[in-house]
Amino acid sequence: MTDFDLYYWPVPFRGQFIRAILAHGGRSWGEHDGASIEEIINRDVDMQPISFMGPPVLIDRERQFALSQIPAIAMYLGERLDLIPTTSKGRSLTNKVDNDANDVLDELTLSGGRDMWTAQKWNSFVPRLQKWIRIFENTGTRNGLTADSNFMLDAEKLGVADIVTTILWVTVADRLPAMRQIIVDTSPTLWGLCERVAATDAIAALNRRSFQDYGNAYCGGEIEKSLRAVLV
Ligand SMILES: N[C@@H](CCC(=O)N[C@@H](CS)C(=O)NCC(=O)O)C(=O)O
Repeated sequence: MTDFDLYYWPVPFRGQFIRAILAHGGRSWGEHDGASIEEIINRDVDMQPISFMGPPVLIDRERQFALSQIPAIAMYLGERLDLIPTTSKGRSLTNKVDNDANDVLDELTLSGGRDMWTAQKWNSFVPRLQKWIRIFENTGTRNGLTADSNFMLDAEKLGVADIVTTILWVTVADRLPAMRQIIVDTSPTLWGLCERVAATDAIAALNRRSFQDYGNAYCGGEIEKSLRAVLV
């Protein structure tokens, strides 16, 4: 029996944040096929493990506790696995980083594919994307991050803020090379952190396994096709 149970589509995207925190924390988790995920999405809210609209949903088996919404799950796991700072400033900044990352995912996918990318829309989005990259960089550098040392939040050890930041940028960069170029060119400092965190044993193993399990998929669906079409 695994420690946790994760409901998320068989692609990296949002689920990868949770997988990476669990992997770094040395915890096991089980996953579900698309039919089971659709089944719990479509249940009446009072029959869901936690009332929710869209996955991921994480179930902590030992504590019999279920949770949805990326920033909430990331904070829960951060506390549960001792991966967030103990100060209120550090905890709030972790929460800010988690929410920033979730906003970037919404923007990259035009709110989950409500609209599709065109070259014109992408070109006008690029300066905003670069600003997001600088926002992550600046959050780190205000707390001592440099290209080759330290972490996002002045912490002595790698935590949720570093994992979420790394998964956000490395996952898309590994699957969409044009994105890697934008990130590296905009912030060598941020990319330095991402490379260091991505090279740690558990996260490197997860990344390898994700390519085996999901191929080159990023977020899936028509929105991934439209993103790939503008990123040539
Ligand atoms: N705000 C939620 C967003 C959840 C979400 O949009 N999930 C997507 C997959 S990334 C989904 O399948 N949504 C189905 C739906 O909203 O009907 C979170 O942060 O977890």
